[in-house]
Order: sequence, then C-alpha cells, then structure tokens
Amino acid sequence: MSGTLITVAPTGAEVDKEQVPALPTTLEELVSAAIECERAGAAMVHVHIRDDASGPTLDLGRLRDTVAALRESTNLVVQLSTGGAVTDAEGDRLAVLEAAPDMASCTMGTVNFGDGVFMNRWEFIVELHERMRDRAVVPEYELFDLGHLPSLERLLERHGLPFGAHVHVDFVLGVPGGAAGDAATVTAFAEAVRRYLPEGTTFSATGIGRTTLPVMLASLAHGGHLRVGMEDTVSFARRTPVTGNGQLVRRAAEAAELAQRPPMAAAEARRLLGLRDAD
Ligand code: KMH
Ligand code: ZN
Repeated sequence: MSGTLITVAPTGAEVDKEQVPALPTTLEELVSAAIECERAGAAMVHVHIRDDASGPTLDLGRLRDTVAALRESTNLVVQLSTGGAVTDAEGDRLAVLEAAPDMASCTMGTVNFGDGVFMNRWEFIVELHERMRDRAVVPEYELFDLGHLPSLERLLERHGLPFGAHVHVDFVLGVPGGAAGDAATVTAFAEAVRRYLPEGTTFSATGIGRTTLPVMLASLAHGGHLRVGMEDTVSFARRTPVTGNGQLVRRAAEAAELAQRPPMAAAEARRLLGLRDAD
C-alpha cells in the first residue's frame, strides 16, 4: 500500500476573512501557508484566490501570478479550483485552465450547496474534461454525491481518460445538500469507486466542518488519501478555532503515520497522478 497523499485546501470561496482572520487571502499569506503545509506533509494545494477586498475571484492575471508564486516557493502540486464560488460564470471557470496549473478540479454534477446551487451541467463537465486533456492538465474529479460516480463512469466511457490516463477523485462530504460526512458514506463511495471507475483509480476524501475527523479516519481505513484545510473546516475541535492550515495538515500527517501510510512527498504524488512533469 502506498503512502498518503495529503492535499491542503487553504482558502476556498466561502469562508469570510473578517470572521476568520487566520484565513490566507493575500498572495503572501497563501504562499506562506503553502510553505508551512508542505513542511507538515502536504503534497498538493487546492487553490481558490481572493481579491483585494478578500472576496472570491477568478481573475486570470491573479491566478497566473499565484501559480508562479507557488511554484517558486514550493514543490507542491498546484491544483486550481474550477468550481470557484456558486456565483461564478461557466466561461470564467473554464478560463482558469489558461493559468496552466498542474491539476484542476472538475465537479461531476450539480448539487445544492447550502442556500445556493453549485451548477455543473453535463455539457460544461464535458468541456472542462476535454479542455484539460488538450492542455495536459490533470483533473481531480470532485464527487459531492453518490450519483457523481456513475456520471464519471459515463464521462470516461464516452470521452476517454484524462491526460496521464490515471483517474483521481475526491469525495467532498458533509456539504449541506450533498452526501453526508460519516464513515458509512465514505465506505459507500469507496465501494462505488471499485464498482464504477477504472482499476487503479485513487481517491481522497474531505469532510466539511465537524465531519472532518470521521471522514479522515474512514478514508485512511479504506486505503484512501486525505484533503484538509480551512476551505472545509475552521474549527479544530469543539469551540476551538483553527489557528492555521498547518495545524490541520499536521493532524492529518499524524493520522497517516498512525495508519502506517506516511505522507508522500510531492515528487511521489506527481508520479502517482501522472502529471506532465513526473519523472
Ligand atoms: N466553492 C464551491 C462552490 C471546487 O473547488 O472545485 C465549489 C468548490 C469545488 O469549492
Ligand atoms: Zn474548492
């Protein structure tokens, strides 16, 4: 069994900087968080960026600067979010790929998202999948509900494997409107990976809010990988706010060590995921 791929999602599009001052929203804060998280055991960073008012943005110039700065200061696999915020237009979400990240997210269906709707039409998913392959960007397919797994099977059957020919998915559990964040749901998703997706498909899992711990432990138990970060949870324990992303990555790395699948370095992650610069 391989080591554990730890992805950090440091910022997201939803958490309010005023309410959570430790959230990294400037480029300097993001790079500093990324450096700390790599030292703590992360191999990949899932990136959303913010504007000068700390609001979510998909500004292409900022995205390009962000990719360059993360590459300059870390070896982390840089994965840009094409999910953005629920208010983002499809054209802006597709244009994220022009910033030439190593990877990008590709959500496999529409889901209620708290009071909003995270819209992912079939034609949009196909366009994202094909543009990524054209640009040698490896997708991380984001699965918020069980139906997203047979949808991914259909995508791969009709439109072919992604760049690198390896399939990697992420279970995003505990979103109000999506699948629950508990051990039984991780088990159901892990079984659905074996049922619907190509042999060798790898998965990570993240639990939103207080579901972070049961999802993390269940994913490790199923041989899965981990995503943690302030995009997904801003509480470390009951009534204890997270001090920073490094704290969440350190806990994930300790859990991975305990499972005897220590965190993998970025170079190993690049090989596992079939990235274009893997050695
Ligand atoms: N912010 C959510 C609406 C992704 O990054 O691809 C979508 C999201 C998924 O976070
Ligand atoms: Zn995201």
